[in-house]
Amino acid sequence: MSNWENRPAWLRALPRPVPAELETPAAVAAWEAGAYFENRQISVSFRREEAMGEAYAIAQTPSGYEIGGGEAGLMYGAYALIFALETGTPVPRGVQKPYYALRMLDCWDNMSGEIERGYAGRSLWFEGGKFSYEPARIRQLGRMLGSVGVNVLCLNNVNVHQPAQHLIDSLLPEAASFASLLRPFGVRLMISIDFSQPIGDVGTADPLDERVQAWWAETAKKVWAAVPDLAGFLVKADSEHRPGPNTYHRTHAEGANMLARAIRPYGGKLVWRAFVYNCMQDWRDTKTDRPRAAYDLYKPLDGAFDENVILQVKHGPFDFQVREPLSPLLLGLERTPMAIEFQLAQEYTGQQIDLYAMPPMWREIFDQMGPERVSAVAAVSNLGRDGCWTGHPFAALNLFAYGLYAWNPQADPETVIRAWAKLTYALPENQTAALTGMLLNSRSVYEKYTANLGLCWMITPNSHYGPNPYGYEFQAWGTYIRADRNAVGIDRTESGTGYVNQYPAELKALYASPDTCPDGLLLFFHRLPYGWVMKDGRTLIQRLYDDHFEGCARAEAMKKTLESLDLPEPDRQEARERMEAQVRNAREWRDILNTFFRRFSGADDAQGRKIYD
Ligand code: GCW
Repeated sequence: MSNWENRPAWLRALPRPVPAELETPAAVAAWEAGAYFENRQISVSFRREEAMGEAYAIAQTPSGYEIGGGEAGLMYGAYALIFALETGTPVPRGVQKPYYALRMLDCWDNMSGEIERGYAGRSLWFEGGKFSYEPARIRQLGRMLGSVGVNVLCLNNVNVHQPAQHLIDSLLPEAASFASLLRPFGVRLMISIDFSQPIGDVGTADPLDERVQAWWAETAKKVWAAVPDLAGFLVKADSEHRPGPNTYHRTHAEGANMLARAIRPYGGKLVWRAFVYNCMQDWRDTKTDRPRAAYDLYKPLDGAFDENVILQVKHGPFDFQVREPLSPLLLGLERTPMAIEFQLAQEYTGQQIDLYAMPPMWREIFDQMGPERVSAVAAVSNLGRDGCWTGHPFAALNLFAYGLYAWNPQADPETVIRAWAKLTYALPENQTAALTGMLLNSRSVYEKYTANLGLCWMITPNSHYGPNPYGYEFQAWGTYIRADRNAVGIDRTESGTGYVNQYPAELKALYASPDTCPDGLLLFFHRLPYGWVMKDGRTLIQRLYDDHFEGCARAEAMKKTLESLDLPEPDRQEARERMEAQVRNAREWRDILNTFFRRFSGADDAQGRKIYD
């Protein structure tokens, strides 16, 4: 068993474990404040105002502070106050309330104990086909989530493998006990369901069949009787070989609404994933363009979903690549509540070995989209049973920051990263600044050595770690770069796949011309010759070389920065080992990609650096 007890992540200031007796967020608030302020000569009082719900307001009193709020609000206020004092930042003034009511963490935990795309060890709550966990550790997890405002945890993988189907029947008592460990921290459970589950009992899962409707209504009744505050069901349907309404020639609105009606009496939300595309594409087929898929499917269904359905859309049109444009669906639907889905698990972004801090990406996304376009947020978890919770101790930053962005999508990346650094480590000021700076730039470093200019998918198939420029070129997943000796990239303009037409006029105009398209997305939208002259005057091939060299050099520089930090053990050792691996990875990316493009283009590097033949 790992020694998680000594690994408080960003809760370093709250070293004492929360007692098992605490049953409500208000009780947690009182206890946390009591423990933290005990020896600080500051008195904290609470004023409960039910109507405030999750909101809180902190007022200064002659001897300390008064926190006003609803049940959960008191707890959020207590953590906010402690964090402000710990980080030396101003105590929030006025009423603070979360921007999104649903702030979900989707866990891809299988009941075998494996986590799909998990990089932090095995599941914290499943093992060997059963629930298996340390209650104290789950309580500590609830505390971590509550401290940053995450309020829904989806327990199981969206790919529902057996025996996870039983989470909504024979395993309900266990699910209920598990829920009770998180409830004191304002965290409610959600369950991923298998659309085809009624087949076993009624022989079909056709959403328009009354027996299927009755089956789900009956099931929902039992589920909510066991876990009355369950947040809802999450569904991956007709996606990557999962069952769905298409089998019965029904639309996704018919499928989702049928489920939504079954759970509506209990206030449940039906979260339906929009990650649907043809995963059996013939690579010879250049007409089908995977990024188009979700918009083509869901735009005609806009307005056809019941009010308790939420369409959960990945932030980009592909799949959590290093850089993608915003999914056009997020800008295109007008009458369908949506959740934006992020992936804290660094599947394509370094696998919690290479550093990739996400706040700068979220800032860009929310700025471009406008946070009001969606009504909820979800993120795929990066947690696991490793001592430090997230594989790399610094990867906890993404979980911490996700909570803060879900609460306030206008948050400033540097402020958030700095707060995490200060809460996690007691470093001298110059080292906090160095750590913050390194993390703030980590995304751009990773992007430069792996996937500059919008060229994604050059990765090792299946594992998704490490360079393999033609790895996905002849596969069925719709993931091509189409590099040849003349050009590279995909034309997604009107003369190509027409994907660009899915954007509102302004963005369409921006992306449609290679002269205005941002460099980071250039080869995502355009197919260009190696001699193409970029905005900065360099040729395309030279930019490919330069970025790979630069990204790798910056990774090497990060290693030096890391070595200058007085981190506590075992974080220091873990971070250093992972940094060694990152630098090795960066060198592989640099040399393999440069060689690959030189073999096609025949172009020499203008600076005469080493490129292998
Ligand atoms: O990125 C892909 C992953 C799959 C995942 C899928 C999804 C859970 O490689 O492992 O399945 O996305 O989001 O459903």
